[in-house]
This record gives sequence, C-alpha cells and structure tokens, in this order.
Amino acid sequence: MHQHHHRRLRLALATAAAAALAGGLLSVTAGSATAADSTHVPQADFNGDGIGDVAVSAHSAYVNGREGAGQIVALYGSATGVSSAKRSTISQNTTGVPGTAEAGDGFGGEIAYADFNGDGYDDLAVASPWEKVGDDTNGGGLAILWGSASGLTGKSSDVPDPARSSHDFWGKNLAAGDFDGDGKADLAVGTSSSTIHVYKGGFTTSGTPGGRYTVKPPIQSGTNSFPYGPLYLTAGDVNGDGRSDLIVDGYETQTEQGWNTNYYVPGTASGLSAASAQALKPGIVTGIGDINGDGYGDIVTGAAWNATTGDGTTIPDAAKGGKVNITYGSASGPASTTGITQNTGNVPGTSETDDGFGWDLDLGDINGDGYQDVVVSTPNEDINGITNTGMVTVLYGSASGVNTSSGMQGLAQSTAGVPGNNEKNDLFGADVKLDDVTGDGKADLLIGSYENGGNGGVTYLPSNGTKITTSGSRTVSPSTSGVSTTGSPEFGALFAN
Ligand SMILES: [Ca+2]
Ligand SMILES: [Ca+2]
Ligand SMILES: [Ca+2]
Ligand SMILES: [Ca+2]
Repeated sequence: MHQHHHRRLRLALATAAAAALAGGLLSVTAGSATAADSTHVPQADFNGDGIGDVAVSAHSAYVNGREGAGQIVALYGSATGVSSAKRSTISQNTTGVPGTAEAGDGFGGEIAYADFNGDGYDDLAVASPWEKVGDDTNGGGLAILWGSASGLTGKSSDVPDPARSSHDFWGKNLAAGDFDGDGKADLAVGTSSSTIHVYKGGFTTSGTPGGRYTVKPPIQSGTNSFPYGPLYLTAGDVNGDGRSDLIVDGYETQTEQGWNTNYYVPGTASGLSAASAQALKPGIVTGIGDINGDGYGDIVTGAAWNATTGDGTTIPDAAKGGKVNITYGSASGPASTTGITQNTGNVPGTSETDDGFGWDLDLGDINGDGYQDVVVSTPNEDINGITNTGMVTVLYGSASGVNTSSGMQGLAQSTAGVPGNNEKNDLFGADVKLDDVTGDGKADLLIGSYENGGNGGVTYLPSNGTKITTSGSRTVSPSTSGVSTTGSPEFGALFAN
C-alpha cells in the first residue's frame, strides 16, 4: 500500500488540473489552532502539567506487520524539551482506540488538538482517512483520543461519518477552533467533498457533540479518483471578535485553471458563515498568529510551487522556488497583504526553481516580545550539491510585521550544532512546529524530516529566550519512539496543529 507515500510532495501544485495529472494523490496535512485565543497560537497540553506537548504522526508506519496502518506519538514537554523518554505511542491496536490496525488505514493521516470535552486536558482528534468502513473503501475513520493526567492513553471516542455516501476520506482535513465563541472547542472535518462538517463543542467523553452543521465554501469538490475538496483547514481569529475564523484551502471554481485559493470563512455567534466567504492569496499550508501585535490574527500561507506551470502559464501570487503570502488581520477581517521569498530583503538563501519555500510553516513567540514569529520550511533546497536536503528559515515578528531585514535564521543539518548531516532527499522541514515545550514561555522549534530513506525524524532546537539555538538540541528517532522502521513510516512528516 504505497499509494499514499510522499503524497504531500506530490500535492504542491498550483492547479487542480495539475494535481489530477500528477495522479490525484490525497492531501493529508495538519491544519488548525485550538479554541478562541488563537492570535497567540495555542499549544497542546495533553497531560495538563502546564508544559506544551507535541503530537507527531507516523501514518505510514507498520503496526503488527500491517503496512501503512499508522501510529501517532505524543511527545510530552519537560524543562529540557521533548525526547523519546516521555511519550505515548498509539495505534488502532492500542486498547480503547476504535478500529483495528489494518494495512493502508493511515491512522494519524491528519491530527488536530483542543480540549474537546472541557476537562482541562487537551485531546487529539486522529483521522485514518483510508480506513475501509463496511464495504466503503477509503471511507475514512475519525477518533478523539482523550487527554488525562497520564496524557494520551488510548481512551477514545469514535466520531463516525454522518454522510458516508456523500464523500470519501472522512477526516482528511481537521481544524479545531471556537467558531461560535461559546468558549467550547469545535471541530471542522473535511472530506473529498467541498462540504465541511462542523461539530460544535461540548463533546462528552463518550464523543457526543453539542451539535453539528455543515458549511460549503466555493471550492471544487473531489471524487474518489480526485479526492480533494479542501486541501487544508486552519482556524484562528483574524478579526479579533473572540470567535475563530476558518481558512479553507482548495481549488477555485471560477476559472478553467482552477487555481489554488484560500477562503476566509468568518466565525459568527451561530458558527461559520460561508455566505461571507472571502477569497485570499493561494498556498496550501496556513498558520494564523498575531505577527504585528495589534490584536488581530495574521494569515500566513505557503505557496511552495514555482511562478509558472509546466506549459509556461503564469501562476497568480507565486514565485520561483516558492513564496509565503501574508495577509494581516483587522477588525473587518483580512486586510493588507505582503509576499516573502528567499530573495526578499536579507532572507537566507536564494529563490531557485523547485526549492519549495513555504512547504510548511508555523507561528510562535520565540523571544517572548509579544510578536508571533514565523518559521518557514524549504525541504527541497539543495545545499552544496546535495539534492533536496532541505532547510528551515526563522523570521521574527515586529510592530511593522515580519522583519525581513535583520534577525533571520537559516537552519540546515549542516549548520554547526544541528544534529545530523545534509543527505540527499532528507527533506529537512517536511513539517515544522513552533511551541513552548520547556515551559519557559518561549516557543521552541521542532523540525520533521524524511531522514534515512523515509524513516523520518524530529529535530528539537530550543529557544534560548531570544532566538532558536542548537544548545540542548537533539533528534527524536522513530526507533526510540516505538515506531517500526520497516518500510517508510515517515515519522515527523506531520505535527498536529
Ligand atoms: Ca504537558
Ligand atoms: Ca480534554
Ligand atoms: Ca496582527
Ligand atoms: Ca516574537
């Protein structure tokens, strides 16, 4: 069941037609922020000890000899950060988790956290998008793993698909937020259709939600052979009204090309309002946080493709080697925009074809100055002739927005002190996450890669209070985390948001 290996690499395409030509592979990416205070980019705390925790997926891992059954690993924060020593490794074979680990299920194909039952412990929603449900191939499964003083243990509730015949790949996109501002975390669930299902908060620990409704943003619906619908869902408060808004990425329906486009779908007292949807800049992976400290969440999106399609057509709002589009928030929602490439100001590196700048990104406050900082990955960067070894760029927030003139950091495995070495196809930066996992109030950096032939790995680089440092850094490997290295588990290719 190799059909979903490296699916995200194949998906960084600007148009739906190009995606179809590339084989119609499925997007499985993280995408959310939790609860209402999302201008500050909340972090997970599954065990309630006040220190941030991180959930990592290995959704292609063998479990009990079943290829691609998938696992998730929760790494619990401590004063010295995260390591394999303090973790939970969970599959569908773990007691309490719905279903059974079967070949190709892809448990962990999408993951999102929030305190869904309001008991003070963050919980993890975990999809297995390729799960066969009854006779429905790729029907998809979704469970909520409940947090506790012992963290994630396997105690879970099933969140079954309420409309199985209408779509496939239930749960392939997830975003947690408080879309109606009632103080309870809601969960938005994507499928192959453009219709998004929203579970209202107040889940009981048996999994019963407070209610459910659907929203339909103006993106293309997929089919079984072209399973898109939304490519990515991101929650955050852009207009500062205390309700999370949802950014939906997909392919637009207005032109023949079907360009990748994001839509702002605002939260209201009655939930998400697709009637008020507003088109934004393109780019698949999005993060929302208050970069300029004005109280409004700013939308950061990575358009990792080049400036033109294969036949030379100009792609809107794109640049050679990839571009990050930033749309600053305001009381009336999305406002001014700016774009950043590796050629902007003093940003490290140079824009080269197929670098993939903006493949993944995240926000967090590394230096504690109240401005959210931005990390952007470039996993297809070649360094000293080593193809697709990858690098990560750290950009700092300020009152005038992202600072591209000073303070930036460029980090690769060849950077002094960073664990590991630059190797071909490492894809260092396959995913990135900025969260405080030491409890000092400053966001630390976690970098996922496809190290060692797709085994994957997570590199931990802490904040020293003013910047990301290699002092105290380490690699968390699949083999020490209870993940089989048979095949390509891709441990670290996806962090929960
Ligand atoms: Ca914790
Ligand atoms: Ca909880
Ligand atoms: Ca802002
Ligand atoms: Ca900052």
